[in-house]
Amino acid sequence: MRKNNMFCYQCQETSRNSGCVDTGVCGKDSEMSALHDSLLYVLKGISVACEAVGGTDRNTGRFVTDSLFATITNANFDKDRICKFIAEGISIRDQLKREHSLNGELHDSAQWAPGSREDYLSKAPFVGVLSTENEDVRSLRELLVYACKGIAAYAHHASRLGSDDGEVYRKLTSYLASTTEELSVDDMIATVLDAGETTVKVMALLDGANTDAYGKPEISEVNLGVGTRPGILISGHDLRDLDELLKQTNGTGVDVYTHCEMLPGHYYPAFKNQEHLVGNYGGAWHEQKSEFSKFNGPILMTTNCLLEPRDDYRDRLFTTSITGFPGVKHVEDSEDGNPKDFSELIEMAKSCEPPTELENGRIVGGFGHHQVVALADKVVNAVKSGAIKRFVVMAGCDGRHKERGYFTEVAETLPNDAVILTAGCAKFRYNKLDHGDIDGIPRLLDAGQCNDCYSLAVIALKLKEVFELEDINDLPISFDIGWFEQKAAAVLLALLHLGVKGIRLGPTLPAFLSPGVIDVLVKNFDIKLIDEPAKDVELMMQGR
Ligand code: FSO
Ligand code: SF4
Repeated sequence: MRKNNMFCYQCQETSRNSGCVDTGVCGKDSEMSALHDSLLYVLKGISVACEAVGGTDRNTGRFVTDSLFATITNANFDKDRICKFIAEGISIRDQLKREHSLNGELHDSAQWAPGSREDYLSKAPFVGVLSTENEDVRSLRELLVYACKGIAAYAHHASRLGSDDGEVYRKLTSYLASTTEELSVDDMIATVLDAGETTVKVMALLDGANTDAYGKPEISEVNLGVGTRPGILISGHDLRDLDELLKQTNGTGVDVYTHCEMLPGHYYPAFKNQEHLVGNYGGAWHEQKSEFSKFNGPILMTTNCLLEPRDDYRDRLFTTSITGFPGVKHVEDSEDGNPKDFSELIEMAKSCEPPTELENGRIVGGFGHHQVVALADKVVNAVKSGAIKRFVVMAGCDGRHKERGYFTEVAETLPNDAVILTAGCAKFRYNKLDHGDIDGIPRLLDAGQCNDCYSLAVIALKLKEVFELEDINDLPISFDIGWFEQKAAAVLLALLHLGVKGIRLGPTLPAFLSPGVIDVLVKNFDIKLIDEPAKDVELMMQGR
């Protein structure tokens, strides 16, 4: 039994880069942490049952993905919602057992009886992270669980657009079930790398779902200033929510602004020319408290990253889907694929002041793989002529650590013949700086959200093909990744699956990687911790 009040080390901001043991740096308290542990255990039980019946049906797959997504850092702080997930999970598992007469010996995770919140809290200490004693086994199991959370997030978005992949659901449950088994370290490493392959698949699935629904992202200018009408701010990653909000606000006199990971909404043909989609407001998620205060109108959080709201905007904040916060209004998911009802936000907006201007000017983005591949000749010529010496992938997440200033410095220090490829909220550290261009190719190419790291992989593979290279590592590309939450763990595994070596990672190495697992990653993939910006820039420009 664990000695701490709680134990969580799933994100980059974990206390002392070791683990949150009293309360989470993110605001998750010990009770919530215990409920997360319980929910995870129930999901493992469902997965064990799925393994026993040899399949994962769509409803079970969707339930598992939504539940996993709800446990991602800064997604849902509502204990009642997590308790509901636990109860529903037990009921789904029991139905599976009944339908398939699974009366044999199943792992303990498939045996929990329905109970009260107190029951789940009392059981949690026996099933949490520290219940696995061997630190390498714990590390590999947790790495796999965090990758599952990332995969689940992307599967959730794809599913919202009608794209479900039964194989992704099947993989998710097989990975979760594997964490209940005594496997060799080699087998666990193989499973973790397999999760990298599934991440590539699910990012491709989401890329297809997004582009089918809203068109192929185009190079677009995005306004950073504000208009004179009241507005609604939409944050998070769910493009369908953006679509439905734009439709419902059209003609109402209420404008829409994107925040953080919703910025790439402006790159899609379906959205970019809508006049009431005025611009992007603010920067990365961790600045939200002051930005939401100044926005003056309603704010819709479609996914993480959500922080405890200040009182001055709490009443203007709305969660939806898997996000939640106690006392904050929640827009319910719709049944049967109908749109959600955003009328309460729209009515509220009408009586609000327009947003207070934070900045002005414009930024350019929309360099998804379709756009960059369309520019392939230009890019290839620039590489051949030596005008472009190197691409540096600086994708991933932003966060609060002051050491993240490293990424701004790298962006500023890279020489003029280096091009930055970015995706995710990491870009807010440097996307408003003037990087100039190389023969008309901007030196900062933003592909979009963190899942659009898929675009960066497609671009790299395309360049490998054009230059007729055997190995992706022979390309003039370096990877300098900022990570924060569990989607980044999945994306990192995706890069490893694609054979990328020499990735720099920061601002810290994940606390959930044990020294033994770090050794394996260093030996096989040459993963490194970021160092001084100038030194890293010099090494990256030398291909090291
Ligand atoms: Fe950022 Fe948050 Fe997109 Fe994450 S807003 S940190 S990796 O949720 O998913 O990049
Ligand atoms: Fe700590 Fe991060 Fe876990 Fe929150 S999600 S409790 S900050 S490790």
